[in-house]
Amino acid sequence: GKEKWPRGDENVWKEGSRSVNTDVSSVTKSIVNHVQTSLARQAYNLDNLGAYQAAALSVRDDLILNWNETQMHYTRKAPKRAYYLSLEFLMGRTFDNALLNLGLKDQYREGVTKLGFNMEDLLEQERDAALGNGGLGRLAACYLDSSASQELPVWGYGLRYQYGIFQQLISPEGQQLEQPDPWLAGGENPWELPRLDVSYEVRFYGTAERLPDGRALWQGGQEVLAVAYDVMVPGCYTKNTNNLRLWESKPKRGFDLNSFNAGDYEHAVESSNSAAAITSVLYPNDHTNNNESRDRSQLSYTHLVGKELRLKQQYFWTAASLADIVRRFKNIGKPFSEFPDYVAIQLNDTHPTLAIPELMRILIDEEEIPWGKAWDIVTNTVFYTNHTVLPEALEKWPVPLMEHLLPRHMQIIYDIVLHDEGFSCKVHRQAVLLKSTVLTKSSAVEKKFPGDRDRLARMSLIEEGFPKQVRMAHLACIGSRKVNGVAELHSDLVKTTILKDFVEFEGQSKFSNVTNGITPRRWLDQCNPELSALISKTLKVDKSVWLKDLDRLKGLLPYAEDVEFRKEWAAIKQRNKERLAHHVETTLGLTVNTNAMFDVQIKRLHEYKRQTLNILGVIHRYLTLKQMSAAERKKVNPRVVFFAGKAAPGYYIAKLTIRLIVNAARIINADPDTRDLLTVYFLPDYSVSLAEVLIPSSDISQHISTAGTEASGTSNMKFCLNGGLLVGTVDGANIEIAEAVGENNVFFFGHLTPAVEDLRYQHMYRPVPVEEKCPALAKVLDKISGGMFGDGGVYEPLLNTIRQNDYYLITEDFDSYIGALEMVDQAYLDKEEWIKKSIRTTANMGKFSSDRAILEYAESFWSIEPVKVT
Ligand code: GPV
Repeated sequence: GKEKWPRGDENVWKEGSRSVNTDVSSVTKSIVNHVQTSLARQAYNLDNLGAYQAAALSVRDDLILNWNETQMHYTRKAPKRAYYLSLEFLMGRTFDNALLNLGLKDQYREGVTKLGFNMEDLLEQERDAALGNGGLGRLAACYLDSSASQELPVWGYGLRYQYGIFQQLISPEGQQLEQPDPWLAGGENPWELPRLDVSYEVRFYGTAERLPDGRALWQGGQEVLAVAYDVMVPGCYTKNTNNLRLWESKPKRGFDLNSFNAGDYEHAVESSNSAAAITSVLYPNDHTNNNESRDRSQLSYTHLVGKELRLKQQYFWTAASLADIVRRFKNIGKPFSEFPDYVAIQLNDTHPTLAIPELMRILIDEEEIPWGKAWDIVTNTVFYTNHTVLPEALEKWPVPLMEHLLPRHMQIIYDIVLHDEGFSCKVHRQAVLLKSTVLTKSSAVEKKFPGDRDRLARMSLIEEGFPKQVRMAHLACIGSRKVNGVAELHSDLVKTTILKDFVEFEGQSKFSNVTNGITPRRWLDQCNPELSALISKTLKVDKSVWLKDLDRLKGLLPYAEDVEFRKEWAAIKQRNKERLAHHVETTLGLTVNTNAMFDVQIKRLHEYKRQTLNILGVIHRYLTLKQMSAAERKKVNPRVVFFAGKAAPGYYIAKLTIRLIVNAARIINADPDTRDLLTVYFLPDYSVSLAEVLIPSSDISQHISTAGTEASGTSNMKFCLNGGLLVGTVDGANIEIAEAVGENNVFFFGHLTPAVEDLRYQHMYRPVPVEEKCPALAKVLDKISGGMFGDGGVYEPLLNTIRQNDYYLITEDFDSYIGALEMVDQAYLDKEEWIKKSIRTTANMGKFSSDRAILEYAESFWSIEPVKVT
């Protein structure tokens, strides 16, 4: 039936309500209105920044209308919802993306022009929202875009850091320097809605007293407030606009009045300082369990040393998100037994694993649900995505720290050990109660694997040692409905390495794969508008169709044979190179040779990603060129090599790699013999926005991790979608990309995953000198040591990682790497054939849309369905 109008005169409301600006004149009206009122300025004193702000506020109004309707619609329909819990959302800029998704870019461009501004200049005014480190955070952002575009009722939950990933400066010596990223300092952020009315109290420390009925009373300690900020996430060509809720920490009271009155000012503000500190800064460690020895050498990040603040961030965020989710569920008025029919919670890595004991705490202590039922609810609600099998990246929390900060959760973790089918037994219970060695015997595990004490120790939630530590991946695994890896190979490795025992115990069906994806909106339409337009023209399909059904790119395949099409394709690549060259010229003052092949490696600096292999290969190329005669050099294919990426502030070897790249670039670029044939650039302060300029310009990109170490990679997908060919190892999603685009369109090299373990063993116990194993590499190392790129001694620690254990197998893969790059040179000689490869690559990338990935999560894990806003 028709609902009753809630208040006042319905017609007056209807007349007053506005709709989304869709034509140029309403766009300009709205912008001018914001200039005059929101900004209190006029045409006379409006600069690019002001014009951007006014235009952004106008788009914000449109987004709010759609967002409001969407949220109202979801509330009314009360479908099952999914929640994506991620400590990182690497969103980048919003303005351009919002305009494209709303289908309003042309109107805004025209409007802005009429007001005397240039659209490209306005787009450049926006700061990136860089609330993430790398692939894991950017994946979360792509999944939000796809959820909204596929009209799925999905919310993101994260933290509203005051400071995002640090800004990277490179000193004249080539050292990375870190500067804070105060991304909110410019005043209001138009892309968020502060929801000061939505807040929860979160407790830390205190005491947890068990009650006879199985509940516990957690009291005392510190209480802080979590306040919601909502970020609007517009879908592509749909009204559906989803929500990303970011929590900000605040002191519960401004300051402690008692201390203040007693004249103890410092103590009075202390609690307010420590409450605000929780969401002050994103941890810059990628792929590490906040390793303290690595952090010690850092200066500007010393306040992040120690683990407590990171654990506080994790609990603060999880607790606020769960309180919000439970409150929303309660509003539906269903019994808790139906919680898993209305709620799915996806854990993006182990960072939000505390959601498992926290939901148990809420159900048991607050909702008075018995243990068994509560555990059923939790294990049917929570899903866990693993993003790495590297041992140093697996999270572990010291038991004493957990007991101190989260006493009730530590009790629950011990209780999980006791109650969970797979773990419970008498001997074991004794162990827990005595807090001595946990898991000496366990009924179910013991029954299945009698006498296998090693297995019990391996599977334990608590790792023995001083101190004992909670293994978060084990907790996430046993507390979840499904566990998934992020590419086929990686998901297999999860099952055969870090969670092997759990597969043998619980069976295969809990473990599966969802290969990562990327949003074609940002990573094709937005970053490469010319290519997007050519695709629409060629397919004779509006982009609103193929951008949401990326398999349609297959329709480009026949055009690989079309000379005219190939010409247009190549001309766009050329203009994208010139756009990058212009960017480098204006930001760094350097001239780039746009007649060269563009070769790009952009990602976080890490030994396993082997930027070292790349720069050593570059130096090898340089030495080879130097030995050639002028006549020989004439035949060489010119190449420009780009690097970009940040190193964790305390990761010494990664920082040394940057230093080597920068100093090698300085020498190589200055050499008149080779200058036209080889130049190298390290572009500082890699970001989402910089990636948007680099990716469309590449001829080849490098994804050269030691086999078995890169879980998926996602930039590999971005390059290939933009017609850049892939040079890579047989690792992560590279394998599936090759399957999709054809092995003859990628350049593979290096040892395969099964060989890696044996080779490492050999390196440990039967080391062979580099001179014997790989003379070409030995020569390169000697040149560096000999001071070709400045004081050779500086690089010894880096070179020694290769000369000694060579854990990442540079010496093993170097020759085949050089071979692959020679194949690239060969292939590039045949320009027409190269362009065909480029076209075929793009045409076959449909699988890697994050729409496909998010629909897999929605259908096979979450059981949610699209809820279209009409
Ligand atoms: I663990 N990943 C990341 O960016 N940071 C991390 O701390 C961890 C994983 C990445 C993987 O390295 C990539 O291979 C993967 O594509 C990405 O997560 C998204 O799954």
